[in-house]
Amino acid sequence: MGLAISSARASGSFSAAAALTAQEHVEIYRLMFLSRAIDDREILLKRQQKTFFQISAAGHEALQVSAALALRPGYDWFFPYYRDRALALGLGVSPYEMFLQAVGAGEDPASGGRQMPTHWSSRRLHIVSTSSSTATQLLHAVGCAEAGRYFSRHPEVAAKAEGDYRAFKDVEFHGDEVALACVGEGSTSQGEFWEALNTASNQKLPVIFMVEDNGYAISVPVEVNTPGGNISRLVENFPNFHFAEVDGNDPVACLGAFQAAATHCRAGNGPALVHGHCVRLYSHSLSDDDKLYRSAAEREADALCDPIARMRTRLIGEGLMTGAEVEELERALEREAAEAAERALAAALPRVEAIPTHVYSEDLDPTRAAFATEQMAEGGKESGQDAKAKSGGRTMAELINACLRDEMRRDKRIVVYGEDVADASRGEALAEVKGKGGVFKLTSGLQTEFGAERVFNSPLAEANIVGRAVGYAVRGMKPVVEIQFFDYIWPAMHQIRNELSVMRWRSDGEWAAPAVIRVPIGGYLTGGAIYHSQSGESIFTHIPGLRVAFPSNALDANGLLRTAIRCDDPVLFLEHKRLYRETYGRAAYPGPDFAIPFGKAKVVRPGTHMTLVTYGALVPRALQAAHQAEKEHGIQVEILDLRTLSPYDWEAIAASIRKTNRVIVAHEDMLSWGYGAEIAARIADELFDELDAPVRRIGSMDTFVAYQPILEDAILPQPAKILKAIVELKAY
Ligand SMILES: Cc1ncc(C[n+]2csc(CCOP(=O)(O)OP(=O)(O)O)c2C)c(N)n1
Ligand SMILES: [Mg+2]
Repeated sequence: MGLAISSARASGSFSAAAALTAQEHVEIYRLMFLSRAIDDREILLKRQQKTFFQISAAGHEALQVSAALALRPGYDWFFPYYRDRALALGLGVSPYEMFLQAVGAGEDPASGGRQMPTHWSSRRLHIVSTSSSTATQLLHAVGCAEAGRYFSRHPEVAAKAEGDYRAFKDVEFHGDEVALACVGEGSTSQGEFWEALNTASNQKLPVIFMVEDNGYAISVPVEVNTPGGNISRLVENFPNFHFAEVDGNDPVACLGAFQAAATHCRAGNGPALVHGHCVRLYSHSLSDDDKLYRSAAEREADALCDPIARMRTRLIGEGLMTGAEVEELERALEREAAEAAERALAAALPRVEAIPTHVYSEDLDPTRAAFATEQMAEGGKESGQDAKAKSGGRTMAELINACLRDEMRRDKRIVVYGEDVADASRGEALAEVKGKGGVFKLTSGLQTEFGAERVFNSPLAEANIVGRAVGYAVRGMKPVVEIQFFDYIWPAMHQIRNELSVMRWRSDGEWAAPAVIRVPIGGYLTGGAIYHSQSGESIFTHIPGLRVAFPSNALDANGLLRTAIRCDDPVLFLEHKRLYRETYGRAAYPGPDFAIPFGKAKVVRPGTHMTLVTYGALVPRALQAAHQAEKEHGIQVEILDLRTLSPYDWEAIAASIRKTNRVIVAHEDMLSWGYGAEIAARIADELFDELDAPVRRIGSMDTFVAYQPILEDAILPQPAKILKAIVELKAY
């Protein structure tokens, strides 16, 4: 009966809502009912303890099915949330695939048994892996739409290139595709909802926001989340939007709304928001009991709006199906769900040995030798024109800027954005002004050379910066974004921890978000105080899937940034503000292909009496202390600069300790729970027999950094403190 419809779907075109065929009406019903049948079967399995979580689309089917039918799987892009079963079904995820995820099978194509049920992912259909976090996906949709527009304007950029992440990116674009971003009404309270609307509106992006308003966020009713109780009233002044507010229980009305929204977006007129009022017929999830907070009358009123019952009445009332045919179809769909469930229950379970796969790229290892072009620079590459190099070398700031410039010339998929990174958003001013190019001038001149399409200011919203980067990166672009100060990375933390770093693992390798986030970090600024001096790198090295680099000098910064950009993993690139323009660590420009592999420490000072493991701004301070230790006490300290903190060079640490038998781990960040704690613990664990003395650690006081320089000096580790530790450890 409904099967002939699949040919209509393949062409990506369902008839206009006002002119639906009888068969199309039946197909809508088929998808809605099948979604419910899968939910009901899953609930049974959960009650039998054959699955471990259940959340249903019951009551949302009309809205979701019509969104699917108005759009084109494998052509448009989809950023659903955890309640979007009927959407996924309408796009082409099979019931069997759904049950594979519910049972946590190894063959679960969305995640290989890693994610809860209904956390969708399909590269074939362009469904980008979903997390459980509410509203994060909206910014991904925005970045994805930006990337699609960029590729369609510069199609040559989509070509694959050997030697970097591009070798592994199959870029697809058409020029009129849209991104669907789904969200519950409660989740519109998240800042990321507003941050997504901001950029979609400002950039006129082809994103359809679907607000599935079931009136509740778990137990919290809509009026508590949304002032006035209606999100449509709050958003209606955003420019460039097409808005629709629909009865989400009426699939034909919903289909019309989505078709109109898609037309607006495909024509390049801007984004759309379709606000559907639907019902939540079951509790929030099987872990919730709505009888605890909803009156019986309210629940009964919702039940009367059941979109499936309404559609059934319509089909029969309009003579599109007889009651007996509906019965027959429903029983067949229930059987289909039951059979799919049985097959999935028999599927192989995931392999425990495979747990670490896809934490990082399996294709492109940034520790590999191909990134070791370091020798090219050793004295070598100074060209005749490089007069500055001859007079003492380039600063870290200059060589980071040079790397960005070189890489942007080489790879047109790179976009640079963040707060104040452009030379001037009002580009016409550049005829008379020099331009800003970042509060530390690290991106200076990039907009002037590469244009405002590739180098631009973001809104003042850190989650916006990183969330969009995820969307850009999953689409195959290389966003190299800036967070203005490490102290203000925290609004982006949710995106970093729950999205950027875990995209590859949670989708079992299907999606990845290899963005680079450059972040000025650290203190020793004389007056930087609490909000311009923070460290905190161990918070990020504690995140699997994320690479963390922390160079101490100009050359390392240049080579590590190049590796960060070319590799296929997300990288947090920490740049110490105090080192940007120091005399220490300047270097000649090493050329446009100079790279340093991750996970390779550098012996910056050889020694035999003890090892000092450090990085960042403590490298020059440790060198000063080591110099004094030699001069005044005859102690030879070997200093290892880790250069990258995740991965880190354990072999170099171990080799040095085997030689010296004594070790200090020193960093600028607070001592307690700091980066050194992990290194010290591993040394104690694995090198106990090599040690002639306990492992020493040096860090800042366990406080914030104060403004008054006397206090700042006392709080942050100074060379004198390092010297004292060296002398004590030698005497132990
Ligand atoms: C950032 C975040 N905070 C809290 C939660 C826990 N949580 C999961 S669903 C939910 C309610 C969402 O309600 P709504 O957006 O209305 O969607 P619905 O579930 O009603 O479809 C909450 C609080 C979460 N997943 N993510
Ligand atoms: Mg809700």
